[in-house]
Amino acid sequence: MERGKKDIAVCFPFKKEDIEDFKRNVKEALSHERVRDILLAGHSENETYKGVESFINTLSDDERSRIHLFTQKRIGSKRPGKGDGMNTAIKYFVENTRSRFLHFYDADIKSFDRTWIDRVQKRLDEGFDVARCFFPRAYTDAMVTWNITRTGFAYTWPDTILPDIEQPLGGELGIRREVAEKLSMDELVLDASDWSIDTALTIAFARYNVKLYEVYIKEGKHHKLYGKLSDLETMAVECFNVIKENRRLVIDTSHMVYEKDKIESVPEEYKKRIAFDIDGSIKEFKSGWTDEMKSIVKEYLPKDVSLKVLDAVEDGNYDFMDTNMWYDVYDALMKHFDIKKQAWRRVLFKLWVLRVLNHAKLALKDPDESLKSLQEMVELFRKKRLSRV
Ligand SMILES: Nc1nc2c(ncn2[C@@H]2O[C@H](COP(=O)(O)OP(=O)(O)O)[C@@H](O)[C@H]2O)c(=O)[nH]1
Ligand SMILES: [Mg+2]
Repeated sequence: MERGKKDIAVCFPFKKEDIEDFKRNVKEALSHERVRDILLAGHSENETYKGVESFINTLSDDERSRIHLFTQKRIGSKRPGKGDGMNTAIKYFVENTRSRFLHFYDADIKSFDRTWIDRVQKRLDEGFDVARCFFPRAYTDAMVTWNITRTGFAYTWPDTILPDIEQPLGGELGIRREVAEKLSMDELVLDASDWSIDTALTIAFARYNVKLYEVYIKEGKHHKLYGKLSDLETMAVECFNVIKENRRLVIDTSHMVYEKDKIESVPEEYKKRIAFDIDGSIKEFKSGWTDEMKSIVKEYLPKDVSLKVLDAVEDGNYDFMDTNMWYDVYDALMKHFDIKKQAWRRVLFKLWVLRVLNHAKLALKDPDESLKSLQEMVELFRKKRLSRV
């Protein structure tokens, strides 16, 4: 790029966020010498939207002219969520800006600074089409990523690089304009209006055979954390469903360039941090079972699994839900899960809670071993699917 040229657009999709964190992030992006446009894609004209609007009014004319604040359009057919926000921003970028690159960062990050833009852009400048961030995560965190997405990729596309992607749900990434143009016309992506957007983007990158780089942000993503596993119910369900829906898609990544940063070592504090309330989650698992949910378990899970799950409803014992058992559960979910049925959504979530609890027990006892077990789980899924018929 030419010296002094502004060629990057940075987008923050946002819903309801701490306004001070959000303002600091916008200021960081504004201060970057290559950032031309800032796209703020809001869920609705809520309190956060109004707060950021008054903040923009305090900025200089030049800064103000570079900020584009808008609410998301209804683009997809799923729940109107983050995906509509990102897709609105991608279309806006293609139609209304001239920047060469589009970066996304979550609005709620407390550890974001302008060097993240440098670290992502470095790879785009080297010729990668997409650079996506990944972060150290607590060993009891990332439970949707491991047990839903990476396993789901290994189950569905075992002979591709998809299961190897460290954090396929990451919302911090940079793409070239050409990739944004493709995404803005990609039905699979446009339809992903809810939490499925990050998975849909990952699948799209694999289908386009982009040159992909995963950038390790070693200081971590500090953002608002969830308290109870139930905060993740919608996310787990939506992330699972998009894989199931697209399971017939043929993907060939044999010519794809995929590189990632090597992780030297995970800081100790991440290994032992507990990401959720364990006792609360057991109670939650045991409560709220309807007859319809129990019959789903009886009818669709293999007999040995269903008996144990129904016992667990009474005694809260999750010791059996190891990685092998999870494969059998996942296989049944892939065949029978129906997102339109509330009882199915609840069952999927509850089964996932058993898996997460089982993992968390190991993580507390032996963190290194627990991480290894997650990696082995992905390989187990891959192997089982590669060796079928
Ligand atoms: N435009 C838009 N942004 C959203 C929506 N839901 C979440 N976000 C934003 O997406 C980013 C990630 O959401 P967050 O709740 O932090 O998810 P987590 O980091 O995965 O736990 C944040 O910047 C949110 O404000 C939505 O429905 N619309
Ligand atoms: Mg967050």
